[in-house]
Amino acid sequence: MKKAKFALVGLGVMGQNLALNIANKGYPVVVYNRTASVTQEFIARLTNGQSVTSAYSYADLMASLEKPRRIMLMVKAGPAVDAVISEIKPYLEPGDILIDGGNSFFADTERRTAELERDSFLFIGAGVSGGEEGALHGPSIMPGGSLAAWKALQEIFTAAAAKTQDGEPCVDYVGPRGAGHYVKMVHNGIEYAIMQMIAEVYDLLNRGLSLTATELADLFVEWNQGELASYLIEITGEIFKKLDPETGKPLVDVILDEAEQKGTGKWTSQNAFDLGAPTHAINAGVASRILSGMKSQRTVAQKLIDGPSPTFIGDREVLLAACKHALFAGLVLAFTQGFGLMQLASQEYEYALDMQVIAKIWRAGCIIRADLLDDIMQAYGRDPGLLNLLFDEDFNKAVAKRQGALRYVLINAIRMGVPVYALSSALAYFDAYRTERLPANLTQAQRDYFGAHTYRRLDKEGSFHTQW
Ligand code: NBP
Repeated sequence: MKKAKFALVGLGVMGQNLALNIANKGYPVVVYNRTASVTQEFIARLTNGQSVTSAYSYADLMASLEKPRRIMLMVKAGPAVDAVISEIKPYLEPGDILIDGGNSFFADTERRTAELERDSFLFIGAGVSGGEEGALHGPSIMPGGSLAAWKALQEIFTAAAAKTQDGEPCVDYVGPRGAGHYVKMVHNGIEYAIMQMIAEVYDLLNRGLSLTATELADLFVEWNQGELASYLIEITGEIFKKLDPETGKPLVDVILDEAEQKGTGKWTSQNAFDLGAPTHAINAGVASRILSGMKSQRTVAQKLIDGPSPTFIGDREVLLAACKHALFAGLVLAFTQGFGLMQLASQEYEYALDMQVIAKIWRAGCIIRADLLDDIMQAYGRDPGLLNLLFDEDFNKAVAKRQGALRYVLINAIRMGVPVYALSSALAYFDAYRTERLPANLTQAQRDYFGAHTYRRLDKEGSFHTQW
């Protein structure tokens, strides 16, 4: 029997759709899932001509694969990945390639790389973004790890990946060891920030201007035609259009306001603290989800704690226009912080990340895809060592032009008591970053006062302590 070119282990939504995607591109795939009934049901749903076969043991899976074997795991991130690797390992031969396509923590990928490479197996930690639709029709893929393994996977991954309008595949080698999963983690961190910013603008327009879901849908559809064009703006417009079949109300209005999370945003913030990277908007996205989860406390607090009315008093059209510009500035600042973090990580972990390549492979397929990424790609093309996106002349001008709108939106939101943590922290980052003298001199004085931590001076070298 003809051998399969690729194996997929783990038939959750992502695994099933990736298997179909790769098979549809002409590469025979063999699939395996821990629970056999899931495999049987998947195979039963296939149409004629889809070259997907099934295996019900790792021995069968290995025997049905062309060598060197290419085996992609799409199982739940965490201990499941280690469990599957240890079950497959006895069947591997030197040169075989294991790919972890789940949302694994990059430090786990570092450890697994070392463990597998000790036995001459090749390992790829690949970030995959695009949800189930993306997995089927073309995700953005961020592979990191063995360069030799990437060469052996490049053709298949290139065929399966999303393509930009100019036909470029949204996959490229990102860097060694855990680099692929690191980049995916930051992708998700930026996603948290952007989603929170969109939610804040929705809150302001919904509670402040009493815009209905239908009006919001029209607004987001319009915004998606211009500079804000992006997947998250597009789906937000679609979401506002959707009616609940049970009540006939806009579905968004009947959804419980507690945002859940799987941890990738939190990892981004935790790692940013470790590396000393200012990721204000990402942190705000994580913290805002946490606070949203305190629904029962918020319900009590609303009755006990007073604040201003969220009704907007002013020119509605001015606020609407300002929201669009504020959101764009917020998006730029979220990307600025994410790329800044990756620059630090690139040095710290010796990933040699190429920011232009990362912007390139995020342009289609992934959740944070946006027209803006074309400009980011070009900015890093003009200057690969760009210290901060805001040092690029075009981005400097783009935010400078819109900072007035961002300030106007925030002043009004604060006056109305509408929480705008992500947008305001993006602006706080911007204002702090462009300020040569921050009040950290006072912080240093306080540290020295209570803890004799010493301080440095502007006018001479050395460390100083004062008897305050
Ligand atoms: P899940 O994350 O829900 O994982 C389900 C799969 O993991 C099933 O095939 C399950 O097998 C298998 N599995 C588990 Br759970 N424990 C196992 C174990 N100990 N040994 C073997 N298999 C085990 O599926 P998913 O949503 O398709 O996501 C897969 C990966 O892709 C995850 O890491 C996820 O974070 C990532 N990801 C998901 C999305 C998305 O939109 N869903 C997007 C991007 C990345 P069973 O059938 O026997 O229980």
